[in-house]
Amino acid sequence: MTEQAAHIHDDEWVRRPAAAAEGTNCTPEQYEAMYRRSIDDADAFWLEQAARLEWTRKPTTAGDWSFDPVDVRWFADGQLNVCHNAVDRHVAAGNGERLALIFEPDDPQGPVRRITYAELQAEVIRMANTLKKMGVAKGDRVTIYMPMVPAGAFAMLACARIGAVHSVIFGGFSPEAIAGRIEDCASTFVICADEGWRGGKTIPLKRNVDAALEKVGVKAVLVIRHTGGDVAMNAGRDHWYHELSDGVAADCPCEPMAAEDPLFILYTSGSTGKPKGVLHTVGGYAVWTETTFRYVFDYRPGEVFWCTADIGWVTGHSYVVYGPLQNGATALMFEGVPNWPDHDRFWATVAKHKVAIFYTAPTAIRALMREGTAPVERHDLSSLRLLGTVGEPINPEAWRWYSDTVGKGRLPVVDTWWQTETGGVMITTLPGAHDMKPGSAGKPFFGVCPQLVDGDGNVLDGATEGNLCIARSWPGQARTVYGDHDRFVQTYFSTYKGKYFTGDGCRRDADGYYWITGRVDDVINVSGHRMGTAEVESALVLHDKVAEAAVVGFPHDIKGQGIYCYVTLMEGEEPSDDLAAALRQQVRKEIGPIASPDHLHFTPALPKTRSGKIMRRILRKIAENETSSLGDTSTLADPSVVDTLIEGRLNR
Ligand code: 6R9
Repeated sequence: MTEQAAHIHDDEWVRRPAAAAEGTNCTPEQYEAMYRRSIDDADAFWLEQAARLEWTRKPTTAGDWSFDPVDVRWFADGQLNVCHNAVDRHVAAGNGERLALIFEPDDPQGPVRRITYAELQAEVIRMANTLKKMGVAKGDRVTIYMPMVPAGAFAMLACARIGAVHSVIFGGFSPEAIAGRIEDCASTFVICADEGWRGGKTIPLKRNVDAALEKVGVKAVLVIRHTGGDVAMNAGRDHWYHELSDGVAADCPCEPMAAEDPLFILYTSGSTGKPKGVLHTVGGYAVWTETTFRYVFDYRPGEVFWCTADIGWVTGHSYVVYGPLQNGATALMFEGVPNWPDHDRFWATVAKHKVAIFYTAPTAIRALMREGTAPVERHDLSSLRLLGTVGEPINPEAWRWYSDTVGKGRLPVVDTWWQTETGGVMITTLPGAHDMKPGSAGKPFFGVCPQLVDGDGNVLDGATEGNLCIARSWPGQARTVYGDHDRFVQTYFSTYKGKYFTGDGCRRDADGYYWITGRVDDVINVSGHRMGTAEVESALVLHDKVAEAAVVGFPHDIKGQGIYCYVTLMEGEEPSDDLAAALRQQVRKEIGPIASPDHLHFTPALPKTRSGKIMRRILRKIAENETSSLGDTSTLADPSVVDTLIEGRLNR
């Protein structure tokens, strides 16, 4: 977005619908007062929020942190168990009959499952005791590779219950990616399903695990039967869940955990190297997800909340499992895809389960917008009360369609900016408190202190644009990169000393609203999925005909960004369609189908500085087709490379 275009939207207010203000749990005045207190009297504020949870030992302090040197602790003398807070305490409070999860299968004719909190407790205990029987102990890392089915949530909660550290891997990742993640955190157990369903097709989850385990060993694999498809079982290593769980005890105490004990590891892409194992700890994450869910979605008892994210991403962790369940909410889990069997699947599902709060990604909205209004209008969406988006910037046009066509112009839309590393929502409007601006995430959540800084680290005031940093710690902040604290410090706290650097660019308007402009590092956002360009490059250069590769993002109508790969071949090799196909396959094999290149551009050379650095700025411009504004090319070792690249692009 150009500076000028961006400013036009500054004044484009969408008033907070009157209906949202009724009975909401946060008025504009309350937001102001609570926000001020969350900064000025942070300890008291967060101890109060934390008091909604049940602690086996109540914390007496809240934040104890420094960003230089980096050392973050919250509620450090407290002790609690997240599974107890998400499950058992609701049953103990007499709400065992309340629905915890509704499962909508891939096949719309398939069996829906409705799971009460009492049933969830029984399921989680069965899973927890089965894990113990398999030898899982407190502190062990457990890899979870599951479809979007309730057993995935049971597995996460069972780990939390016994103090094991879960590492969920999205079902779209390849065996190589699984092996890398198992190895990195020395995970010794895997929980997977036989297969998953996706748009009527099966995903060979167990087969992918088997392939991964040819490269790296684990003690045991627990296999949950889901599709009933044929899978190989490795005697001594693999156990069917329905067999191993037979006869396990019906009780299993929740392990009391220190607030700073690890809860989970989740791998995410950065600008360099392999994905990082972002580590979240028990107490701060629990408080952050409970509090953000409560205020951002303004949840009211009995409502059905639907977050369409997969549990393999942080959004699924925080807003399919931990946020809703800690609030005693009813969360919908959907195994399928938005466009199968038809483009109305989301809306059919909203109507079928009377969803009140719907939370999805802009990429899905843009794809569904293309199908027009008819698929939406076929269904009764009157149960909806609030809409949300997450994962990438939403263009005002998609925002308006979402608000007008899905929300009939009467629903608040929360555009929530946050990251794997932040644990939960950081910048958003609150439904009862704020008017909205299409395309702007809005205002900081309680305790969040955003700062925009220029390239030299100067903090910029007022209406301005810069790199988005967070100046103070918040409870949900990741504590480290598993096994590599230096990398954690280097990645997030070294660019601007004493601040957490998000990697995003951002603009703040005169009303104090934040507009995320996208990543300023070498991370691209494809359909709301974070991808390191370095990861795709590594996959490409593994091919023996490839000499060098440089990958950049380019604007894509549906995906937000697409993957554009520049490839130079070994001396004597010629580009061909077969080679292009082989390279695409190579990337799918190393990372997964989500990393499939959109464009492969074979080029005899890449633009480099005299010191040999690839000039990505130029590659980005060419991929964006903005060849008239390449900027300064005088530092190039061989400026003629650029002409060749432009020709290659135009001939494509
Ligand atoms: C939750 C999640 C994080 C990156 C983040 C930013 C982009 C997320 C956004 C958004 C604009 C929003 N992002 N939400 N950009 N507006 N509402 O997506 O985590 O997968 O770690 O991605 O996604 O670029 O830095 P994660």
